[in-house]
Amino acid sequence: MANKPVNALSKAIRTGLIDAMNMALANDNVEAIVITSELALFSAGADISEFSSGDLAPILPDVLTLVENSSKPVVAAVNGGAFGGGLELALACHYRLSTNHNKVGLPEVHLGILPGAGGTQRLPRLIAPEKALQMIVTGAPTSVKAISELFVSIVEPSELLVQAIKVAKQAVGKVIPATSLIKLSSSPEIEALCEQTKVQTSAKARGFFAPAKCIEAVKAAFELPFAQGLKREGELFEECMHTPQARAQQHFFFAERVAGALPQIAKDTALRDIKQVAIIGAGTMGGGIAMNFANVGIPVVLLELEQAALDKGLELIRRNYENSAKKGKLTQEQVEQRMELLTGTTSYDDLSEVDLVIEAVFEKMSVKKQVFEALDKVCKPGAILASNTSTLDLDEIAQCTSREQDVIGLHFFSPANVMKLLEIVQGAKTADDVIKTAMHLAKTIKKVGVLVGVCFGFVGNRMIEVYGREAGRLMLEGATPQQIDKVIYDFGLPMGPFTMGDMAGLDIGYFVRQSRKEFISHDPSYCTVADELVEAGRVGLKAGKGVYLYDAGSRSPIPDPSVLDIAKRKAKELGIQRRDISDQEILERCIYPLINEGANILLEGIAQRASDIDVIYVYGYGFPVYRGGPMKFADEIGVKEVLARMKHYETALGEYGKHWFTPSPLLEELAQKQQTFAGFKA
Ligand code: 3H9
Repeated sequence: MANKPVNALSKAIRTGLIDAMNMALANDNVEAIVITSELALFSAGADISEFSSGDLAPILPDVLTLVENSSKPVVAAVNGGAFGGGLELALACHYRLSTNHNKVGLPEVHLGILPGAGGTQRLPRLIAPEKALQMIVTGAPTSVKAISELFVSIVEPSELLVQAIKVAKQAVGKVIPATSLIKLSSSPEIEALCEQTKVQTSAKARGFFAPAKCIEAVKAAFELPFAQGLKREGELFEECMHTPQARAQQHFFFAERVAGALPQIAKDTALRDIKQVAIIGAGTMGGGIAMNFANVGIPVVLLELEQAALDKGLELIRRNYENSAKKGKLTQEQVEQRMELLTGTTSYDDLSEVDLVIEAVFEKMSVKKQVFEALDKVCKPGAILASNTSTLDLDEIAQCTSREQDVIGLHFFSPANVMKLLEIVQGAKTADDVIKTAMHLAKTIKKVGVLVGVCFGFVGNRMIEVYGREAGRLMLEGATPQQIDKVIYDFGLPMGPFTMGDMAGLDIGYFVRQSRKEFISHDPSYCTVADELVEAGRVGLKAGKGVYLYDAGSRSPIPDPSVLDIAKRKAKELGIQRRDISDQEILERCIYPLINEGANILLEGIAQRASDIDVIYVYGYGFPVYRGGPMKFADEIGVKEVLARMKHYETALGEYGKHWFTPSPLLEELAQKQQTFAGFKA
């Protein structure tokens, strides 16, 4: 097989496999068949881009039946990763060999489906049921050594083809060991295993449709004869494939990959060398950012003006690494190696040789400017000067240097060593090679970089502001924080807006609001309960009290009736009539303005594509991937419907609605032209 870049089993490859099999079967000089790949991968499985086209004939299960029913032995020489249908092809062969450092897997569950070309029926026939179930339900790749029973042998890459041909020759004239002939039967142990897997995966699988179907399909392998099991797998596959979740997850697969594309930047633009990095500020954020680089072997200098703060920051990083070691994620040796890459300084003079500086100091323009003025004086020409600001005007920061072309925003999300998202903020004068280097760097530190433009809050925080505003207003109008949080949690986010606010610290939003008074002054209801809480010292989890109360050492929110009393009093003062609010209204009023803001962001060119916004929301804010992100969610329910509901609230909520629910012109345009966000081109 040779279908660049990943040997996706497209229509052409499936047809090619059928033709090649038929040719080999018809040719008396052919005694046995070896299937392998000319690329570095064996195969990434079915061609996901074909799923929406509908023309899937000849279907993969039929190709694999032809392979398995071959009267001549078929050997898979798995020369590189084999995923999804790629692994299923290998499972349908009569013998398998692999190279030794190879990984294989059945990741279909991440696409909202299940292995639909016999994977759920053949894998449990070839490896231990618990391993098969884990692979199918989690979709996680596995080293071939962990499932060595699947292979006749695991060899060095240079040996693979020679050995595979040897196995093929030895098989000639012997009984062909078709996997489908292996008999399985159900038992109380299998029943228990399936139940246990359901329980084990329930937290991670919350809201997802496919994982339970994966378990059902594997169960069928034990309960039904092979042919019927295959049929059952096909039915369950179809059931999954036609859900909005499958569409959303497949959309997200491509969204994540396209996010890195920079078509506006010339292909031959050279990258800048990043061999040493400096971080300004060794607080939680700065420390987390530093860990990303140490994790991939890039030395980091941390700068704090006070030695005590520096020591504290380095100590916090060590504690984080030690905790990972305790959990078995790192060895003690790795902890020490990483710590050796981290050095501290209290002097800007020590930053003269670094290639990249990331500022992670207090979110205040005057403080940021001081830092950039200092960096401008000491950093070598060509060094990239980055700010981790989450809301401030990057261009204003850049203007206080003599090198605006070298200034960029690298907005990490907290905890910075864990969260996958990196918003890469392009200033008015940021050079192309700086953008390209930042995007490349995101990959190096295992993040997903998304390019955004300059505006208040960029993409993520600009959109989250309207969501938070609406949650606060709903509390004034009659909903409780628990009701609002539950609606959002049930929609699929890891927590609701009030739990999130408490966790992040209510003082953060409060501080931002202080610097945006002119933007919100016309609306006295704007986050007014949150403001009162912060002014009373109730800043959230870290204070043991915010919108909720917290027992010492606990993160579990406890509802506090006194917060509702504040909401009632404020509502009265503002002349807001309190009423029962339905869950549907809560959902629409939190999510639709967020989508509307996304539409404005697209119109202004702050994001390159709607799918980039989806990537930001899934990786930065925990928007459920099975909804594809807010813009995909809008496409799924219909842009027209979102527009209609925005218009409804625009009038139903009086003055408040008139101001905050004005539909984006893009929403109007797409609805009128019956187009989707996915199809929108700036
Ligand atoms: C399946 O098999 C269903 C069956 O059970 C039943 C059928 C009836 N199709 O990720 P990369 C593209 S479902 C189409 O950057 P890497 C990708 O978009 C399938 N395109 O490379 C990108 O394009 P571009 C189950 C695919 O080296 C380019 O290839 N299999 C597919 O970092 C490079 O991709 C999976 O879910 C595909 N299957 O990682 C595996 N795969 O250059 C999905 C990739 O235009 N694939 N592309 O942006 C992966 O997980 C990774 O691509 C892989 C390589 C680990 C293989």
